[in-house]
Amino acid sequence: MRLFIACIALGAVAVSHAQAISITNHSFEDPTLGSGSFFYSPTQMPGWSSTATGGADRGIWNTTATGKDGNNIAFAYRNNAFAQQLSDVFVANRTYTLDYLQGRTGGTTRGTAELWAGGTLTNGVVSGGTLLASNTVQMSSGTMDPFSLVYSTPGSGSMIGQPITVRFTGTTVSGESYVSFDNVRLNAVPEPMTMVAMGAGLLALARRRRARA
Ligand SMILES: [Ca+2]
Repeated sequence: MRLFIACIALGAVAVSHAQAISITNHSFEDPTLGSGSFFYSPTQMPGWSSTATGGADRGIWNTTATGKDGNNIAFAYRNNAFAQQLSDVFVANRTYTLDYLQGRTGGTTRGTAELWAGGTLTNGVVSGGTLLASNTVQMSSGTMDPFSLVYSTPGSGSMIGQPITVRFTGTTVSGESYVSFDNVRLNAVPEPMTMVAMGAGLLALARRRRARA
């Protein structure tokens, strides 16, 4: 019975330790746009650093795309990119899951999601950082579909303590069209071995309390 209760407690610890990491303007609802309107002025996309600063090569669009989150999506043409360096840093023994929606604005295209550690982010490009994981998907439907990029940090390494950057780029293939992204979310969950260690710690604490009583 006690083991059963301990298992329930361990499960509760695991669930409560799933950490949502804050991403500014994660669904591209800033700025507010009228139906069908675009934002691609020389001004940077709110909250995001991007490559193109004067043209229609990346931006935010109040589209009618099926499956979008809220009103707006972000778009990128060819190898234009947008990225955000977060205030959170990579922690050891965590599984990071980047969830996002991806679609297309017409024709064939593909887009890439990336997770970077450290470096300096300027105009959508990370310099001096380490690319930890990436996911390239070719789109065959006009809907905004869910995708995930997963990366687990080891117990030690150069990425631990480095700022997290999430980055999205358009296709690099000539002749392909715009790609769309939306509803970007990042979560961190302790690795199972970390959770077991935490559970062992809780059991030891419970035993110590019982011994004192
Ligand atoms: Ca949105």
